[in-house]
Amino acid sequence: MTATNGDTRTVYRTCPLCEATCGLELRLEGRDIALVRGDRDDVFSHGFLCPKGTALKQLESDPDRLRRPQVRHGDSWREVSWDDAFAEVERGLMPILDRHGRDAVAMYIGNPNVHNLAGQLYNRVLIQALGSGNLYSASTVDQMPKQVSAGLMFGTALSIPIPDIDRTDHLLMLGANPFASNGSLMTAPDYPGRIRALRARGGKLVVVDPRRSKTAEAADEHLFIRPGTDAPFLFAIVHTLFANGLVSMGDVAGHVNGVDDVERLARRFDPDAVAPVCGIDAATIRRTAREVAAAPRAAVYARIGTCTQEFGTLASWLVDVVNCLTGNLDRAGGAMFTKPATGSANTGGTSGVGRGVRFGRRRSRVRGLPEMFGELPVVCLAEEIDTPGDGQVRGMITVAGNPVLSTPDSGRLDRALASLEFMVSVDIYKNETTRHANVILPPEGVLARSHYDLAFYQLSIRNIANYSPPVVDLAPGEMAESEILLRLANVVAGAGAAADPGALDDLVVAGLAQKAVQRAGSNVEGRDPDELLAALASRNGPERILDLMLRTGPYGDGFGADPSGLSLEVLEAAPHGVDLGPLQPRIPEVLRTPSGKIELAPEPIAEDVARLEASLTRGRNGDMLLVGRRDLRSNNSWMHNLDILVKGKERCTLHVHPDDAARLGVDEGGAACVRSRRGQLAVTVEVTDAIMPGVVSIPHGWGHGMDGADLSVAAGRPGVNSNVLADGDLFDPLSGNAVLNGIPVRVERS
Ligand SMILES: Nc1nc2c(c(=O)[nH]1)N[C@H]1C(S)=C(S)[C@@H](COP(=O)(O)OP(=O)(O)OC[C@H]3O[C@@H](n4cnc5c(=O)[nH]c(N)nc54)[C@H](O)[C@@H]3O)O[C@H]1N2
Ligand SMILES: Nc1nc2c(c(=O)[nH]1)N[C@H]1C(S)=C(S)[C@@H](COP(=O)(O)OP(=O)(O)OC[C@H]3O[C@@H](n4cnc5c(=O)[nH]c(N)nc54)[C@H](O)[C@@H]3O)O[C@H]1N2
Ligand code: SF4
Ligand SMILES: [Mo]
Repeated sequence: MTATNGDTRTVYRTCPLCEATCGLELRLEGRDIALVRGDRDDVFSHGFLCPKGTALKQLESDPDRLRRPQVRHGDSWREVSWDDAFAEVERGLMPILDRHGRDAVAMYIGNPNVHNLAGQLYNRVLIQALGSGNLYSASTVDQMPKQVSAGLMFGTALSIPIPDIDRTDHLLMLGANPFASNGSLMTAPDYPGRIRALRARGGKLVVVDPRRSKTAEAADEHLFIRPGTDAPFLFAIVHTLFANGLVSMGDVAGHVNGVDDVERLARRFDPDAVAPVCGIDAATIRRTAREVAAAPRAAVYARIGTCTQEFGTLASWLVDVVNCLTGNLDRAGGAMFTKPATGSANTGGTSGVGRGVRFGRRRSRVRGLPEMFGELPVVCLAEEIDTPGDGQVRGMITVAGNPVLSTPDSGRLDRALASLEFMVSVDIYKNETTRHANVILPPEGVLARSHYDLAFYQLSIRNIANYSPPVVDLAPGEMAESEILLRLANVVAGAGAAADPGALDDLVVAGLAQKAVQRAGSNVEGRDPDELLAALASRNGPERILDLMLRTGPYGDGFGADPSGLSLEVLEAAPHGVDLGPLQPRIPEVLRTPSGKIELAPEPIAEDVARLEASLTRGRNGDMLLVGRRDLRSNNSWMHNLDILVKGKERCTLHVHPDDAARLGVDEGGAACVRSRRGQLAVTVEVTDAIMPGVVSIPHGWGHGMDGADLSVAAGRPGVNSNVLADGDLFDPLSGNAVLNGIPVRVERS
């Protein structure tokens, strides 16, 4: 579609800013967004919208957003042509790769890649071309523990049970605040509406959180929990289920291994032993267990507060153990598996059995932490750069990431990035991280790209497919992110800065077509891949691959095999999306474990329980425990440059309970000094009884105003970087995930 200047038209797009995947109705004037509204006809969001969605207008027109490649020499930046930019990347990276080998260039992939078709489809091409063992992403400051537990239990890392929130009678939610975050690993627009509906039909919401969050305020019951103790709390629930004869697994009973092992492991976690540790009394723990067991349909759901902690994998695992033992796994109103239109690791290949997941196949150079599904824990990144020796990282590629604000021990990482020989960033801002780059390659604006939530429709509460085409052409001098990534892949593969990205794209799609016809049980099994490629010939780039995935996916037309099936053409004709219905039971077909069973007590997890047991008797010193929080108008670190989102009352504050404030001598509106083993900062105090005594909270993603960044609005309200306090030595050993919640700190008046 081409926009001519001056014309006004209405277009529909999925919001790319968070996991909720809301439908937007945009009024465009020429290339500009005049108005953003919720799309009332969207099959999933029905008009729901949050303030960030509206801010797409300001994001598109932000004068600080980069629109041309930038090259840095010393402290000065210059705008260059795309050809010159890629030539500079080649001059910078190739000598490092030639002299020191592939591992000498690291890559970090940030969160927006998961919201972006180009990132989803072409990062892997770049990763493969680079061939470095030093691959990092935001996954190890986020959901890696859930991927490990789901992978071990069900056989693939994204086989994550999703609470069937629209049909459940009882939702037990831990460490999540969807009223602010709009949900995660549980794609659904409009949590407030869905929670209202749950309560209106007589259901109950229980929120377990060291803060009385907005979600907790809307709940029937809120339990304060000591940070980092969700695993013992959930174990005590499991203990109660066994002790009171409440285990009843329903239809999945014949598909479960390891129930006896779980019973044995839970013995030490009597509610009486756990209560003083987690701060929830034993009677409440037992009642909570009985309520989950007694509800006609219940689901346990946990998110980032339970992942970014010392026992992240154990907590993530126990969530699904409780779902399974109470008969709520894989049944309507319980926790179910999505079946995505583009297919996934648990829709292809032999049904009901697989090779399971593998990780820990190699270790990081300096600290020896295990590889997780191809990447290393990001807590290792700084040391891999600043520790000399064979295999030291000397060059870096970042794609849509801001690890200087988002990962632990960020003071050290900031210094490490400054010491690199060469760094290239694919990013839309010159921010705290990309200011260290030698070259920044900024992708096109969101209107000029297509959108399809490949990742989140795998984790959605209904089966949904919704495609947004580009609604304006690339502006002169703009380059699509897909092309940037392909060109970078050509450079690091040694093909040269001038090599044709289109030729590489052809290779990529040919490889995927080949795989599709070889996949057992696929709807194109045994066909000639050239026949598929010919049928796709009118498209290229992300759309061509997406069409292939849709047509060979579980609802696909199989290139003629089922003419009523899905294809990109079908989605193009449905601008408000296609609803493929509520989740359906999928066990045993969804399983990809070697045994073909749900592994309720996988060995690596069972072995980690001793560490948790030991923590029950650990003494406590006088430290406060630091947790994070999210605000509806933030998006991790990168939307603070939009005045419409940051104006108003200061949000980057330290929440302190009134009793603690009195004891520590800190006052509302005054400054406090917060010190951890790793760093310290001064932050404005907000006294509130919405936080548990003994716990303090600072949101992450702030700490702007650094020299060399170009964020004029953010610099005016910088806030502090809570991750200078996070300790890179604290991580969940099973997943390598960083501990970002429950960090011991000292607080005093500053
Ligand atoms: N203490 C603490 N730390 C945390 C968390 C926490 O709860 N507490 N949460 C963690 C979590 S869950 C996450 S996901 C991480 C996020 O960590 P990161 O992904 O490292 O950080 P973001 O703030 O999401 O930065 C995104 C970057 O992408 C750029 N960008 C935005 N859109 C695009 C685009 O379309 N293309 C490109 N190429 N670039 C784009 C932005 O300018 C920004 O530089 O933070 C983690 N850090
Ligand atoms: N507005 C907004 N939306 C976002 C983001 C954003 O930055 N802003 N980020 C997006 C991203 S990348 C993600 S991953 C998701 C995350 O989505 P959510 O998981 O919903 O994240 P939060 O809103 O941070 O909620 C986490 C809650 O865990 C609590 N908590 C902390 N420690 C513990 C603990 O030890 N135990 C328990 N039980 N609770 C604890 C915190 O107090 C907090 O209320 O949000 C996404 N959506
Ligand atoms: S909730 Fe998420 S997807 Fe919906 S409008 Fe807000 S940022 Fe966009
Ligand atoms: Mo995240």
